[in-house]
Amino acid sequence: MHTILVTGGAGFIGSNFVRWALGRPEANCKLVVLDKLTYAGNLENLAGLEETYPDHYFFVRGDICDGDTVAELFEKHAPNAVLNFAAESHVDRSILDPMEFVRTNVLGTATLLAAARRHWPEESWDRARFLQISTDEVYGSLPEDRPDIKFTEDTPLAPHSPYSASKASADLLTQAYHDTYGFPTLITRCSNNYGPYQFPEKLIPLVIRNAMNDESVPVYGDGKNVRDWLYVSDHCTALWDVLSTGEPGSVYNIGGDRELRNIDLIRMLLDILDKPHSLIEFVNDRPGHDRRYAIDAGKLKSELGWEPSSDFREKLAETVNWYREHTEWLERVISGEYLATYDRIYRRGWKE
Ligand code: NAD
Ligand code: TDX
Repeated sequence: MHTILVTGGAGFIGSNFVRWALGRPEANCKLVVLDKLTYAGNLENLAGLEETYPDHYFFVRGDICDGDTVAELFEKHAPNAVLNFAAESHVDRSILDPMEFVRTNVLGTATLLAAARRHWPEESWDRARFLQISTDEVYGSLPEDRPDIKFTEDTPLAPHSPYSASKASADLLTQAYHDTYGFPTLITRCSNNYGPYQFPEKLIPLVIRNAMNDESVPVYGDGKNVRDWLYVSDHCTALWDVLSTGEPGSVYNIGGDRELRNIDLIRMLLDILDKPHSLIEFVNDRPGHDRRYAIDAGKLKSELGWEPSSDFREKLAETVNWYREHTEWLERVISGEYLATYDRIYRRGWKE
């Protein structure tokens, strides 16, 4: 049985991964979740797992920047893989308060890498894996008039936000561990995810929540920025494939070939919800707003045989239904702190 240290497992993608992996007995793995439970992490996302999988699932509240906590986990559970989901993940917050992004995303990744290297004897490195979960945002922005160009693994890193710059730093550090020590690292860079359990500060759940409450739906700038959407369970299958069969030292892009302008996606969501387009309100643009992301996932497909299996319209409608059926979850995860941030971005237009 593999033991995997899953950091940030109480967040959106992490909790989807934990549920997905535990639901596959053939995966035969024990998952040790380490999560600080910031505003974005929610134990409710993992509810019931301790009872259903008492021998395969363990939760520890803690900070990936805390070397003692991380060392204790390595000693107690002896994981042979690390999946680092833990991060400050919201671009808008990184514009308001960059320091926490540097701390968790850079220092936290550095702490995990150092602990893994210290605890894994070199002779075990052919069986051990450190998977850094990164993002397409590290590549910067693509021109909107060149649909033929997409991000490949060879696209130079050119991050623009404090968030993406901190993720790019973590990627470089991870790669340096491979290049310097021969340490068994892997890096994945995925496009925008959607699905259940996403914190409602991100575009899709924010639009759904506001529209359900007949509140205005804020669109940054002209709404023509393009994002490339992937259903979260397709991200999970890709991570599993990379963890199981990826070549150490490699980077793999993950994406679903579903580019959409924000305004078109928002209109689709309003139609599914049967709400009027008059709810749309154009607001101040995000500073440094990347124009277009698009992922070329050809390497993952040709080398590891991965394919996304979700139909976009079907999964978008399912996602809307999930939030409709989980309005209590939506209201519970929103804290006073979230409302204050909302105010800073939308009512005070990025002012302190
Ligand atoms: P999220 O914000 O929903 O979850 C992050 C989790 O990390 C939370 O549970 C939080 O409590 C935890 N965390 C934060 N700081 C921590 C710390 N110092 N120590 C321990 N735990 C800490 O994020 P998400 O959307 O699930 O993203 C997960 C990962 O995937 C991130 O690394 C992100 O950069 C990457 N990613 C996200 C997307 C996307 O569309 N959401 C796309 C590509 C890559
Ligand atoms: O209210 C909004 N109005 C709006 O127009 C919000 C919250 C967003 N937007 C725009 C900004 C982006 O162009 O929608 C697009 C998507 O925004 P986010 O949901 O904030 O995602 P993005 O900035 O693209 O980053 C996401 O994808 C890559 C995740 O948050 C990152 O963690 C991931 O790395």
